[in-house]
Amino acid sequence: NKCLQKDSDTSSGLVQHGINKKISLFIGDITALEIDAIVNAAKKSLRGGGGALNQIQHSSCCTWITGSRMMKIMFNMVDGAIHRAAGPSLLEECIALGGCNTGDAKITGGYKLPAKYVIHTVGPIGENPESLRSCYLKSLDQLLENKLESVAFPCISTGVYGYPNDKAAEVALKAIKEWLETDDNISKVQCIMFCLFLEKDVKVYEELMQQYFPCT
Ligand code: AR6
Repeated sequence: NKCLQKDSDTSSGLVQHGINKKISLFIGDITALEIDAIVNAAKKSLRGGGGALNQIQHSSCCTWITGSRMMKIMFNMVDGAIHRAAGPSLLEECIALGGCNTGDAKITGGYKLPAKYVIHTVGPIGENPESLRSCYLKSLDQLLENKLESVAFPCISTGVYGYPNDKAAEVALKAIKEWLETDDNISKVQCIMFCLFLEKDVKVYEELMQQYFPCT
């Protein structure tokens, strides 16, 4: 399909454009993106970068010893990756924000990240389409309020928070499509990117892109 040509990207992934040049799929690490803002799938406390539990998250890998058996679980959390890459000043600013409700979004600087800003949104735990949709829309509100034009979203809630990947992708693409079609929003943004980290999400998004942003 000519509308899904793959272009090389400067960082580790690929950018894949739909017919609407403002929507892209990026496959790789969101912390590598030089963009106005990246979205963080945060927790309500916004304390993604500190505390004992987060020390474990930061190590990306956790080992439990149960009797004689050793279990090793890999964590791939975008919150930890963003705080690691941004450095400790991000956590300081996050703490000063005093938390964030589920479905809402708050903005901070990007510190050591190549992205200028981080928009922290708290996704629902489990399947809740209204709340997940709100994460995308409130993040876009933050983008416009701060006069920013490019943003990358991870697959909010589909990791630790357990939202089924295909259903979450539908909510995300529908929300973005409707938002772009509202008022004059399309003229206010340069690029909205879905940052995909897992192979299963690449499959889901490649299919759904045809449905929500088809070639004309
Ligand atoms: N770049 C892009 N996407 C990533 C990266 C990365 N570097 N690392 C992971 N992902 P999750 P949630 C993907 O669990 O489900 C946090 O610790 C990951 O593969 O990060 O909203 C918070 O503090 C998955 O597809 O977010 C909360 O407590 C997606 O990002 C809780 O976990 C989201 O997975 C939030 O859970």
